[in-house]
Order: sequence, then C-alpha cells, then structure tokens
Amino acid sequence: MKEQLNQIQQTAETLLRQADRTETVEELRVRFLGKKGELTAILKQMGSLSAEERPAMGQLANEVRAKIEGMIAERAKELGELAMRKKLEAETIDVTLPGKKPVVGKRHPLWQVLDEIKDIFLGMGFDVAEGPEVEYDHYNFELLNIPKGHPARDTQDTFYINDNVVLRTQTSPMQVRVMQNQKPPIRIIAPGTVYRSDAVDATHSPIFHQIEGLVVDKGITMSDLKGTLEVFAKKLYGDDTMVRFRPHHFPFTEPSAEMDAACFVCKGEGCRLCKGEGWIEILGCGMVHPKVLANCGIDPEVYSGFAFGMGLDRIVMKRYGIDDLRLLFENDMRFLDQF
Ligand code: 2NL
Repeated sequence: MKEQLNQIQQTAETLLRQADRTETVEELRVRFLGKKGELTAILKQMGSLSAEERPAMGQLANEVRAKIEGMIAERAKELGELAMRKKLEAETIDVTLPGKKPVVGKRHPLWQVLDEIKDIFLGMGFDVAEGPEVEYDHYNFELLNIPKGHPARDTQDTFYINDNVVLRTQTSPMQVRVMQNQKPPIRIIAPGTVYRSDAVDATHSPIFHQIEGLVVDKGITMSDLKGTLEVFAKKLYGDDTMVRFRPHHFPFTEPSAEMDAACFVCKGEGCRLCKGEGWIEILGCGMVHPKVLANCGIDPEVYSGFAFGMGLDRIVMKRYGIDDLRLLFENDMRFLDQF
C-alpha cells in the first residue's frame, strides 16, 4: 500500500508538471482526488489493514493527499498567471498610433443649395410639392399647352416609357396636379429630378434637377412675379443684387421672360464666370397661360398666376465655380468633401 501511495504521488507530480492547460489540471484533480479517484480508492482499502499498520498508513495517505492538493493548486495558479500574461500581451494597445477617423457624411452640394432655395420660398409663404418622376404625357405636355407634334415632345429630347408615359422633362406636371386638386390661393415650389435624352458632356446630362414655382390667386400680376423673383435673387445672391427681365417664349406662360442677376463675382463688370456679360441667367418665368389654367380646372376669367422654373445644377455650378456638370453625379468623395 505504501508503494501504491508513493506511485500515485509520483505519477501525479509528473502529469501535473506536463499539464499546460487549466482543464488538464482539473482532470487530474478528478483522477486522483475525486470520489472515484485513485487516492480515494486506496483510502477505501484502509479497513483491511491491521490495527498496527493503520495509523502510519493513514498518516502517509493524508500526506500524499495534501501534497497532491498543494501541487494542483500551485500548477493551477501558474497556468492562470500564464494565461493572463498572454492575454495582456495579445491585447496591448499602442496608444501612440494615430486614431481612425470615422467618415462623417454630409449633404450633396445640390441638396445644400436646394435646401437654401426651399428656405427662401418657405419664408415667403410657399409650400413644397413633390411628386412622381414617371409621368403621363398628358400631365408633362398636353395640359401645359405643349400639344402633339410640338418639338419639345421629340423622342430625341424625351425618354418615353410608352406612348402615354414619359420620364418627366420638367417638374411642372406636379404643379398641374396641385392646380387640379387645390383651390387658389396656390403658392408652391416643385423641386426635383427631371430627365431629357441628352448626350453627356460638361454641360449636359440626361438627369438634372429643376425647381419650378407657381402662384395662382385673384389679381396676380406681372409685378407680383417681378417682386417675388427679385426678392428671391437678393436672398440667394445678396441684398445688393440687381436683376433684369428679358422677353422670352414658353408654351405654358404668356407673356414669358427670363430673369438675369448681376454677376455675383464682378457685380456686372464682366468676368470669367459671366463670360464677360456682367449678368447670369437665373430662371425662366411668365404669367400662367390662360389655356393652362383652364386645362387644370381653374377659371382664367377669375384667377391669374405666375410661374417660373430654374435649373438647380447650373445654379450650383455657378455658385461654386464648377466647370463640369459630370462632377455633380460621379459621387467622388474627394470632390464632394469640398462643399
Ligand atoms: C426654365 C423655364 C419655366 C414654368 C417653367 C410653369 C408651370 C406651370 C404653368 C406654367 Cl404648371 N408654367 N412653369 C414657367 C415658365 C418657365 O421654366 O428655363 N426652366 C429651367
């Protein structure tokens, strides 16, 4: 029995020294000290010893037990410390490394300027009306006094989905919808994406953006148009901005005009931005054609109105001195980050 006890102690010592995982140490504890363990099995045989042998053997067994317990505790502690050291090494943080900057998004320059323009009109009592980009030919052309056969309807200029459905070429169809559904007074702007079948170059794109506006009420005159649009230009380009109106033609307004603002760089002297003109074309406008009012269910004998339309992309390009329209649509962060 003494032999067996010494043997157990030696085996335990060897195995514990080899153990390199806490789990292995626990397995060894069960193997030697557990209820069905090797040492326990020996202790159970104590009863068969003579009364003289029993005390010495009992003492030895207790000593072996204490030794093994001590070795187990020591090995477990060593392995625990080793694991902690490894973990600390693996998780070392070099606080001198430069941090990773989170990428913060921002609004596209087109939408920044659109927000500014919306604010100006909201401040003058306008509402914002937004609607479908796929439209009926009827809304996009017919009701706006652009009959079949009109050059604006040419398939060269318009994306047709089918004979009756187009990608809107202007946001006016949204204004038509408002006139059909709302009794005057009407004061709205209709911003949005529009489509024309143009080949892409520095100044043309099949996708661009428009802001139209419409005011309909009793007694609206050309002076309301001029006053409103002059205030708009002053808010957008500064209080000292001068404007001028030149006669023009649109099928949906009569009379029609284009509004220029004195160049905000040279104040009218002539420079690179305004190509020596001193003036920058801002928008087209006019008194809503009586036929258009009637088409939309508004009696032109009772009501009158003015409307205008401007190209957002061009306004943004002039504002920031961008000379290639394509830059606005390529979504290159190196470009967009500048605004
Ligand atoms: C331009 C010119 C314009 C309108 C758009 C309009 C809308 C309705 C009735 C009458 Cl519902 N007119 N829109 C009027 C004049 C000019 O746009 O150069 N746009 C980029």
